Amino acid sequence: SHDENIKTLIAVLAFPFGTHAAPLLSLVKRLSLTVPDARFIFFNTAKSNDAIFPQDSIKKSDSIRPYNVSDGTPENYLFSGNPIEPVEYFINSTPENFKRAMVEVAEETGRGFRCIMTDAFFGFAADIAQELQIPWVAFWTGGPRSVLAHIETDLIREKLGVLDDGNDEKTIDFLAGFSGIFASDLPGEIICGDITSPMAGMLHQMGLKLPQATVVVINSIEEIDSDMVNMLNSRFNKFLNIGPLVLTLADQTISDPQGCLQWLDEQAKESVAYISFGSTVMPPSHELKALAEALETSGFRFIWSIRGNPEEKLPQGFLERTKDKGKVVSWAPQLKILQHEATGAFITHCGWNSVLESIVGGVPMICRTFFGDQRLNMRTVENLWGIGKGIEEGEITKAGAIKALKLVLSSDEGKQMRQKLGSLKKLACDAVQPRGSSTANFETLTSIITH
Ligand code: U2F
Repeated sequence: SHDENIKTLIAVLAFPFGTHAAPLLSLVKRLSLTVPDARFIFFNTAKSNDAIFPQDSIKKSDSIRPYNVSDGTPENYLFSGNPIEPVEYFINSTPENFKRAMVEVAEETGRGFRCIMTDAFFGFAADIAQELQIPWVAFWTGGPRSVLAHIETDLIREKLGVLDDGNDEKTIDFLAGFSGIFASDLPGEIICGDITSPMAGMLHQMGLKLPQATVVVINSIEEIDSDMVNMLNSRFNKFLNIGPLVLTLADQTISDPQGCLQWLDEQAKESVAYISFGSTVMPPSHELKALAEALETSGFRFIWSIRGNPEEKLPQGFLERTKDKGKVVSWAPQLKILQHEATGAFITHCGWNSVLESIVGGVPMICRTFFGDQRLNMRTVENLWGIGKGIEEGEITKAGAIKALKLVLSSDEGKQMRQKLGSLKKLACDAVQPRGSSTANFETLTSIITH
């Protein structure tokens, strides 16, 4: 039976890897509060939907409904251990998997979609929006510098050529706001390796299509990188900074089974290093070992979030020997940890969500980056904001980690970073106040969706 109560049906298309779908869902949750007569259909793979939708309330909610689409893996597929493989199966199954599901929902509800909202990765949404004559809202989950690099991919390839290993030290001085940034800092898909791989192809297509979006929304703050904002304003129909999303949602439930926050309560101010490399990266074992040794030798206190079994990943006896100095957990309440006054350093891969949370918590970063936008995020952290440092040689050694920890936790430079973080944090908090820029931009977004 067709549902007469829904006035506005909105299709939301999520990218089911890394920390992409969760912030998109946060944005949708917020929108659903301001557009009460809308129904958001959250198209995503079953696996990702199961992970981000809590079992209780929202599943029954009228306003946001998860809807599973195919993940593109062949029948009886067994994961080979190569993390890019499921991503490639998924990319190869788009846009047909999404289109099929959208048709099913339109038939079930007897209504057309009023708007299509997608992870910005999906350049194909430009064609769907045009065909249906509806607005396309593209959500970029990373920082502004990387999205600019993606839309300038052809220019960058023309100027720099295709690099073999990405270790090229050419600079990108032909783009304003990229001084002090090297070719090797760019997302690999832009200039090195196989530029026809599914991932590189998707990102290239995105760069070409994003300027057609009705609006590009970013989980960032206008005031923290105005050069980039100006450049992106001139390239997009509309560009709206609505972050940090983590400061705009009231219903954050904290899961802390291992008592990290309670443990932090007993530690001295700005004395603890928090370590996490996000949701997808795992540093090679020799780097994990070097970091463990650095922590043990330096004696700094720590909370280390490491996925999987720590006994297998960390040196033998490490957990036992350091049990009075630190905690090792498989998943931590990261935002709360970074907001705790005992936390004084963050060893991070510079995923954009982590960078934002570090700003919100006022914690300087020690950066060990891996792929995608992470090196551009690190350069922004180092050069533009001065609130963190890349690890020496780009990978973790015992000596390099000790040096970085001392710099952040017990030197004047660390204090200066904390002062700069204070101003950035204020900008982030002000932006989401009733008269702040992110609040105003969010209202603009709401009106785009409802008109
Ligand atoms: C991909 O990033 P990741 O998912 O690897 O990393 P982040 O963007 O930093 O997001 C990690 C999130 O997981 C949370 C943490 C962040 O919100 O608070 N978390 C946690 O709550 N507890 C833990 O123990 C560990 C993490 C990609 F790899 C990056 O390059 C992109 O910048 C990013 C966004 O597109 O997606």
